[in-house]
Amino acid sequence: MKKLTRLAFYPGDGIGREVGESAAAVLEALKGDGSGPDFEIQWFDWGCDYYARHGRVVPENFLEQLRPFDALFLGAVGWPEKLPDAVTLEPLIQMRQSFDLYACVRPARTFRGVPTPLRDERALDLVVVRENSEGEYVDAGGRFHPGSDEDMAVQTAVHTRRGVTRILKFAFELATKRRKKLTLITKSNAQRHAYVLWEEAQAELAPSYPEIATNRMHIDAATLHMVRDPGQFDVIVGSNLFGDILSDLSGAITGSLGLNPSSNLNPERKFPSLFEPVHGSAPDIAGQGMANPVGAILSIEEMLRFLGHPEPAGRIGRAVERCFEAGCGTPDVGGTLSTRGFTAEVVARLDG
Ligand code: GGG
Repeated sequence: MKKLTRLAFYPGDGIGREVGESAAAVLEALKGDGSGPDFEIQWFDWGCDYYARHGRVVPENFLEQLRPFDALFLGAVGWPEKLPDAVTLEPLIQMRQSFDLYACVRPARTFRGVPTPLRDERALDLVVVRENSEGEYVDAGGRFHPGSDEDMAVQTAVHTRRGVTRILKFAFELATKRRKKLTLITKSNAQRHAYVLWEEAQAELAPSYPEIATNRMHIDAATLHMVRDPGQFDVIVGSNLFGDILSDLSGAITGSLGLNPSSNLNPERKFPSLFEPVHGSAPDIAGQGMANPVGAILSIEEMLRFLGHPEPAGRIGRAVERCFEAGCGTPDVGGTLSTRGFTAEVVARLDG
């Protein structure tokens, strides 16, 4: 008998709910035809609406509630007109830090049938590996005399040798399975402590991976090269903040941020890993049924692969490709289908 896989779904705010339903529909279809895992989803209605009822975005013990699951799915968080973004984002940061989900893996690729904004129409296939547990997202700092003329803010980033080395190792290993190129992103000319540590760790690890061509780039130059010559990139690795920025850019250059999945992994599997589309909650289109569900659906592909189900995972990726090749798409990629309409097209093609 198949083992029961327990999944926690935290759809969150805005379009997070719509794309979360799409992700669940794909899993249901795979379960229905017997190819996917035998799974059970528990939904958690946390986010801005939960706040309106309970005065908090998530319950106090939300990490304890999530801990027993095999994997977690998050749709999107944030609705700035309802709550400050720093409040709605906090549970996501806490999950990443408390569950030691230090490897954030964000693939970005072009699809035949999806237009991109770049003049050069060659196919792109790259991965941003983002350090996810420390760096610029550590809550270290404070305000002095807030609201007065003397108002002052201090925000300290924390980069440990252990944290930097383990994510670089992860990225080198990933590069060995791909096109064997690794680019480290820093800003070591201006930030002479933290990002020099990153560069030293890269130089120390490189001899252990002689097959990998590795280079480094400052974040400002990287944004330029990702637009002008993105084909040079295979695996890109960087700090929490730089990885966040470059993964949005990678979505823009491959056609739509709505296409990009992400995995927040604890590679040692001591905690449940978390899978989420890279995009945010997009309140401007929420509830209109026009969100692109591909980032969420491909996050399920990543989840199944991580949980040891490569065959149904591969079916999801191929189904999405075939949908685009057949001219299906949501409005952000020039199509006319609704979120549910596109999801139905994916489900109809899961057999191949
Ligand atoms: N799909 C996740 C989401 O809502 N992301 C919005 C966001 O601002 N994320 C910040 C981050 O990934 O650190």
